[in-house]
Order: sequence, then structure tokens, then C-alpha cells
Amino acid sequence: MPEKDWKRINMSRPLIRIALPVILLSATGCFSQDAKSTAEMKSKDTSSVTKITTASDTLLVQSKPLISSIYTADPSAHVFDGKIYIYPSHDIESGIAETDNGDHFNMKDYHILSMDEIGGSVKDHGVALDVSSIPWAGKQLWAPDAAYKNGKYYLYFPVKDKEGVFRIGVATSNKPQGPFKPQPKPMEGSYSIDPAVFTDDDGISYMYFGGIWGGQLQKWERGKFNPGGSKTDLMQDDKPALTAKIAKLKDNMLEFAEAPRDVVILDEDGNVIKGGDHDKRFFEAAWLHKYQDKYYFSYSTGDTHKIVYATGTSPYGPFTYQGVVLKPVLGWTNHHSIVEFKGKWYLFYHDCELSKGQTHLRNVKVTELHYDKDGRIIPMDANVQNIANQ
Ligand code: FUB
Repeated sequence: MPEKDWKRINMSRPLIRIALPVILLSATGCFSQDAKSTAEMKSKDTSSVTKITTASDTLLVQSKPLISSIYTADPSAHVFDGKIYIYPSHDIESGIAETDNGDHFNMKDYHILSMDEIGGSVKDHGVALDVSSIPWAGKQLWAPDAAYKNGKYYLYFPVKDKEGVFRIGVATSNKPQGPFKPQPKPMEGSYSIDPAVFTDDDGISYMYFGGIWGGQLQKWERGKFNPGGSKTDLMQDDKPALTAKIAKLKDNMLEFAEAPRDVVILDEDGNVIKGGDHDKRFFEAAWLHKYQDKYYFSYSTGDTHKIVYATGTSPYGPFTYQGVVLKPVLGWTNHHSIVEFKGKWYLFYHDCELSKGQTHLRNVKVTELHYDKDGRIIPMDANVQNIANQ
């Protein structure tokens, strides 16, 4: 990569507005000290490297892992008390062989991270919830999310119950970083994985959830868990794809206020996206954010490894497919969150840079996210291998 192709942009310098395709982007770097205790990691280099290209409308971004003392993934970021809190999965080496079912993702606890500023130091608050403290849980603490209401913080998490069925649990705390105390049972009527809670401007909260393949959504097609159901999806390429679920939450944030319904995703022609459309259909990692009064539903396409998005005028959808947010990263999974902080928008995501590509050992990252004048998200390529090959 010729050095002249890259520009170093200091995070504190104002970004110059240039017509698309123009690219700018940020990176945040932190280095850890101690994996076990609460530890504060100081950023050694908060400069960012950005490629400006006129050949495509994709931003090439290069970010550093936010923390390297532990492996982290599936970052759900929120702004609480003027700080960024990140609720990630805590990846570990489980010694379990890789399967399509995701058995190798055998995580046992959650650590919550916080930052006062993007690019500043990252604090690991230590164990916030351990699988052994959840009375109904079996194994595999997968991608969590968090919410705040009426002075309390809620941590939502998917974990297999003792029968091996994924359910969604909720735990509460008076502090955003926990520790969290789990409810004695999973949320009534919950199933599958990857809860994401969005609270609208009117204070009503909704949970989006679901994931196919190892996330088991396909095994609930008839409203009841079918252990003999397909291992992947519905195996019906010409029929509407399985999709995420949405349910309004009760004001107590502990229960669904209604039966979960489908998050309908339409293509550009207004047709429901089909099961065979692997580039666009929902796989896992639902996220909802609101930008300029529009609802943006983003998700991972799983076996095509992209984060894509669709927009609508209601939190229930329907949502119309718009395009790619993030191209495939290093590693099999792709999982993100999108959050506004101090007037800028950020994409939190993960890849496997620290483990040099080991799928189940990931690290979370952040980069700035940009919209064009029509509110379209400018797609990003953060694949460390693609960048190295430039
Ligand atoms: O971290 C385990 C699983 O991998 C998550 O629940 C999925 O979204 C994928 O990132």
C-alpha cells in the first residue's frame, strides 16, 4: 500500500465535507493491562487512518480493538449518564470444535465496557453477570443488549436453558455497568437469540430478536420448539425468508406486552425478501436506531457475512431494504450496533484481528458512521485483510 494513498486524520480535527464518494473515518485504540480485575486501559494512539478513494462509494475504515485483555464481540452500545457503555459478548477459548450450530461460542459471563469519549480510555468493569448465577441457564451466553427505564438498567441476554433451547433472560441493576441480578425465569414467550431493545421518543420500548441456524429461529416456525427442525433456515428459497421478531415491552421492562410478530423486510419492489436471497435476508444481530424520524433496522446476513439495513416509518416496519452498512470483516460472524454520541454517529462492530481470524475469538471496535444527504448510510469496508492489500 503506497503511503501516499492514505491520509492521517487527527480525531480532533474537523472533518472536511467533500462530495461523495469521499471517505473519512476513525479508529480508536486501547491497550489493556489486567484481564481479571476492573482495569482502565489508556489509549496510546487515537489517530485514525482513512483512505480517500474516488473509485467506489465505500469507506475503507481501519480501527483498533477497543480492548485486548479479553476477547469481546457483539457490541451493543448505549449512551447512559453522558458516557458510552458497551454490552458485548465475552469470547473465550472453550476447546469446543467449530460447528454450524455455533457450539464453539461457549461464553460464560459478560463484562461491560465504558468510555467517556470515543478515542479515549476504555474501562472494563469486570464480570457483570455469570452464567452460574442464572438459575434456569444451561450454557452459551450470546449477544446481549441493555436498556434504561425509571432509574433501573436492564441487561437482556440469550442463553440456552437446561434443555438446550435458547431463551432470552433479563437481569437488573441500579448501575449501567452492573453487577446485574437475573430474574428467576426467562422472559415469558421468548426464544432464539440476539435481543436488541429500542426505546422510542414516546418512552415505549420494543425488543427485536432472533437468529437462524445456531440461533434456532427456524425451529420455532410452528410456534413451538421443534428439536428435529431444520439446522439452518426454512429451506424454502422461493418463500418469504424467516425474519426477526419484534415485541413491545411492558413498562416494567421484564415482560413482552404482546405476542412477538415478524419484522417484515421488503425489497426495492415492495416484495417480501425471500429465503434464497442470502445477500439481503435476515440472519441474526438485529438493531434498531432512529435517524431524522426514520427507523433504521439493521442486521447481519450471516452466511454472506454483511451488516445491511432497511428503513421504515414505524418501529414495527415494514422496512424496505436499502443496502450495506458493513462489508464482511475478518472472521465468520458480523454483529454491530449504531449509536449517536455528541452529535456524531458511530458503528460498533467486531472482527477477529487479535486472534488472527479465529472465528470464536473476536474483538470489538468502533468507527464513525456517515449518512449522505438523503439519509443513506455510506457503506464501509473494515476488513483488515482488504485494507492490508490496498
Ligand atoms: O456471539 C455469539 C453469536 O455470534 C451471536 O449471538 C451472533 O449474533 C453472532 O455474532
